Amino acid sequence: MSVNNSPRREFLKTSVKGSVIAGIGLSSLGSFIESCSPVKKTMITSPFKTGFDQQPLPYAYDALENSIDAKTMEIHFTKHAAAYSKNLKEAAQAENASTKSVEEILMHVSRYSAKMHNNSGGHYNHEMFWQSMRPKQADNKPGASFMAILEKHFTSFANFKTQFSDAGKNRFGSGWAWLYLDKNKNLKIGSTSNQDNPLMDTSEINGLPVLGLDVWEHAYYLKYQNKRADYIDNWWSVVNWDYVWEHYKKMS
Ligand code: MN3
Repeated sequence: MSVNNSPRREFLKTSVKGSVIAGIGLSSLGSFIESCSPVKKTMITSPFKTGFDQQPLPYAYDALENSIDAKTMEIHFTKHAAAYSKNLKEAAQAENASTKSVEEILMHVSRYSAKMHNNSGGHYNHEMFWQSMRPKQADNKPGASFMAILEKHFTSFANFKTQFSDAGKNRFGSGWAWLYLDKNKNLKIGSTSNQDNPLMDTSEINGLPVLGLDVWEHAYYLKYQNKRADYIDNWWSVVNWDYVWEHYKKMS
């Protein structure tokens, strides 16, 4: 009998796989989602579109100037993000997932190919990112209700911004900074590499994304070159707190 076909070998493979899945929190997130139907419903009925197509950008390419230049917005939306949508559709077709929501794929992304993994994350993250921004406003900050929640979790709004900014600044290479709701409904800050996000069953942080910031160089290089910290500092003036609040309320 070959070693690879032995029952013991199969047992070990299964056991190791099981322990790894438990270790990254799939079972806890899964049971959290299952035990909390409003959360599951929100993922389907969220104002954030969960289909595979790109939704129209809710403002002009030059609407975020001073924070993000028009050329970056145009290339980012029409080339980078468009490619994630296109490739996600191809992967979903090939892997019999065309009728699923992006969230369903993300929560079980370990079952799929690398192409599905990268592009489901890329599409989801960018669709949320576009909605999470708006033209610059003076003294841009959350309304009183969400401000109180942020202050409760992070002591102060300034402290929240510092922690979130640091998550983006300290992410080595390409990735995202996140504000997310963990399984105990606490707001947490973290970051992921590449196009990963907290919904993925493979992610080191698990929960429901509330606000994400793209820190790939393609998001800022034309205007800021190597100065990622300046991009992050300027990004705060275009965060759409009304969208973030509505998004949060439907998940919490
Ligand atoms: Mn991007």
